[in-house]
Amino acid sequence: MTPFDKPVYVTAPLLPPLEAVTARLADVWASGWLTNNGRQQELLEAALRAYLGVPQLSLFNNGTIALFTALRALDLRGEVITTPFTFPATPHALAWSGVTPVFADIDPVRLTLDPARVEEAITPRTTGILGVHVYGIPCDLDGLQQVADRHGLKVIYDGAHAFGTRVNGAGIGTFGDITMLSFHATKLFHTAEGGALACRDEAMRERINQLKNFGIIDPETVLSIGLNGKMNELQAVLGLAVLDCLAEEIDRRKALLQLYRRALGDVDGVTMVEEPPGIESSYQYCAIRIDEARFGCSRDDVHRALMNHNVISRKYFFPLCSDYACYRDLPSADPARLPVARTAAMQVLCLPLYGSLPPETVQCICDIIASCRGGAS
Ligand code: T4K
Repeated sequence: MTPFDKPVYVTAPLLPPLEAVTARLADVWASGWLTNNGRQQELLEAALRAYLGVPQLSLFNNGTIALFTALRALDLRGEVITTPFTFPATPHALAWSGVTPVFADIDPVRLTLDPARVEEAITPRTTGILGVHVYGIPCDLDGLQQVADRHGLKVIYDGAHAFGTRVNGAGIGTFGDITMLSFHATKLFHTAEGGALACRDEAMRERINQLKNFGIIDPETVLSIGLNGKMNELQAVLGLAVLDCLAEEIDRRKALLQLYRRALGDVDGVTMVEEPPGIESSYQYCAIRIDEARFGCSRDDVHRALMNHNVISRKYFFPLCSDYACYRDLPSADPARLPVARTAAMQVLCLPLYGSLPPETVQCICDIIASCRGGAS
């Protein structure tokens, strides 16, 4: 098999027709209003609230700043328990806010925080739980909420991957105290950079809105120590145009995932990471796990073989956050306490998934993977 002429990346941003974007931009130009709670931002917020099925939503300039703001809105201090199997933004949001991240191990199937391990990690300094819906697969929502209720803790969800995920029909942003969403260019729905916080009540949304605007409540009153987390009008215009194309993008991704499933289904030692029943997927990633003992070669071997064919798969998430130099000296980062996360980090691989990916390319990718079996490639 000859390598692809151009790199096949793990994702490609959904690009709406340029005319659709420029038509909306004309309204922005006419208004002379570029940021600070403009009309486009209001339109996008309302559209997303309906799409996501959440009562309250506040848009941000990126998901990481949104996460910082959520921690401040809930006044989390001391220690917050989180997963090591995530993107650096998750523990960094805690550490940057002066909160100590405490890593707890994950569930071997969902790859999200294991409530039993969370409960073991609670100390008198614990104020909250920060779960991550990895690949859009929801955390054990009931399990984590029960632990939180037993110990009087807040629950924040990093739903960077979970745009559009529904649990028995309920929007993912309706669980916990606050849920963060990312609208980065690499996400199914995007505003180039962007994000949001979903919450349940109006008072919390007002607090969030105040915090994302420097704590200002009127031109002469600053009520709290805020930051600048506002989404601008150009981002919102792009988001509105992307939203119009989303249904088609999802249909294409569904079809590609079906192809992957069919082509890899019979390959012993390779499994797709999938949502449990009752969950509407976010169609964000095509994650597989490679069991070296059964497959006969490692995840890293497959990653390399794909790379040799110009297919740039990604090891989301290797290394574990608990192995970063800035966290590895924490007691909770001890590898012996995180065996499930460690195995997952050695086995997972995210394969290319985006609407404009040709089905033939998916078939080639699967053939390359199958050819690695037993170390043949
Ligand atoms: N929490 C979690 C669990 C997250 O996964 C993330 C972000 C966050 C929090 C923080 O949310 P934000 O603050 O970002 O809103 C990418 C994304 O930059 C990052 O947003 C995302 N998670 C993470 C999982 O993936 P990298 O370092 O892998 O990005 P990069 O530049 O290598 O891009 C991946 C591939 O996408 C490239 O190989 C090619 C393609 N690509 C990328 C961009 C930016 C394009 O085709 N076009 C583009 O414009 O982090």
